[in-house]
Amino acid sequence: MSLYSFPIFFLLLLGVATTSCSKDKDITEDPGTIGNADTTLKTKDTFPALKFVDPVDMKQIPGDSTRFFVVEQSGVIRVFQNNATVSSSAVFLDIKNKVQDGGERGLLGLAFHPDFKTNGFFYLNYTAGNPLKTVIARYKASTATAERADPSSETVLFTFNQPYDNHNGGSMQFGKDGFLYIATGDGGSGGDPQNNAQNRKSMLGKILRVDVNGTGKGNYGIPADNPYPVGNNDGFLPEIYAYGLRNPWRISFDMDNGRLFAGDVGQNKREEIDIITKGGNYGWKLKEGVDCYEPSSNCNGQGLIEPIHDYVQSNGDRSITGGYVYRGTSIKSLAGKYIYGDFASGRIWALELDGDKKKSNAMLFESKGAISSFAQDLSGEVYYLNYGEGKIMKLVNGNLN
Ligand SMILES: [Ca+2]
Ligand SMILES: [Ca+2]
Repeated sequence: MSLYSFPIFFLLLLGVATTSCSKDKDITEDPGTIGNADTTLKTKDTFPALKFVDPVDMKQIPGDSTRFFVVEQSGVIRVFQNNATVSSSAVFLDIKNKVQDGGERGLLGLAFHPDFKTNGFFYLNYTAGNPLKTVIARYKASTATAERADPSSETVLFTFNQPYDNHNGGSMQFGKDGFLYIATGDGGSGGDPQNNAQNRKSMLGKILRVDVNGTGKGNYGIPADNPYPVGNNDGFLPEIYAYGLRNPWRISFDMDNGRLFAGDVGQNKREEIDIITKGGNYGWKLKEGVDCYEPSSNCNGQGLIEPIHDYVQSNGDRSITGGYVYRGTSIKSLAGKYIYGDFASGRIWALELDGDKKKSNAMLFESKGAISSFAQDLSGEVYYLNYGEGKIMKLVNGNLN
């Protein structure tokens, strides 16, 4: 499959059309050990009878493993029973009339409230038009087992304008602290022309953290220990948790230790994985991965947090899709490793850490299609979404499945 047969969604994300390569150096970095020692490791079509249209996220309700919810980019959430023989999915929510989709726009992220089973709240991240903006909104299901949620239950937490179509981030996850973490892109175009990622008065190019149970900002609150308190003298936005990101399309928490991972899509040279810490500056657009970006040499890296791992755009790798730390039980060789992939190449890797340092990075698979997202069930098993084929795939132990 050539790059140009991919949907336009990620062609824009790649950013190749809008910038020129500012410097070149000989890059010989090993993109990962080719070939995985675990010959029992396989991928499996988890729900053979189901097919989705442009799936971009999949979640479960906290404490309820009986169902899955798949986000379709156009503005639909579909629900189905967690059973390999399930024959159909149902529309849980349809907000296509609110969503402006196409390219990197659309309904991009879903997060269930930790107490969904009692309050029915879930949160969406989508783009809307006139003017183009990101909307962070709460919806409410009438019961914990409702088959359908009411589109008119929307309560908007906040919005922020999008200066360009691309780089809208989209991922949302609740932390163990009960706060909602929201990944935003730098606003778009190429090379962050407005320098949004380094601007702490902008919501763009950030990881935001808000208290969905609070009311200090209307329909949400600011956690007391966010880096920039409400009313700070610098005028920095109190929603900001970390900054200096380009397009952290997918973020996740390690369900075991609560560490926050982000896969940050690069400009035209490097794709990176970051471990996000409070108040951290992840470098964009001073740096793209470990390289200087602007200025193209002798950039001041003081105070910037380096990626835990980055890889060059070569061999067809062009757009990282952040994944999850494997905490399942069926694949011993993946225990505690961060599973991630590349949308353009369809490669999947396992990154092993030793404390805060990279220990190893092994390629698990090649040519697994357009990987738009990973997902994790409540027991820690890891899935990926094949965007083009609309399939939910699972990493499995071939001896057990
Ligand atoms: Ca944008
Ligand atoms: Ca960075």
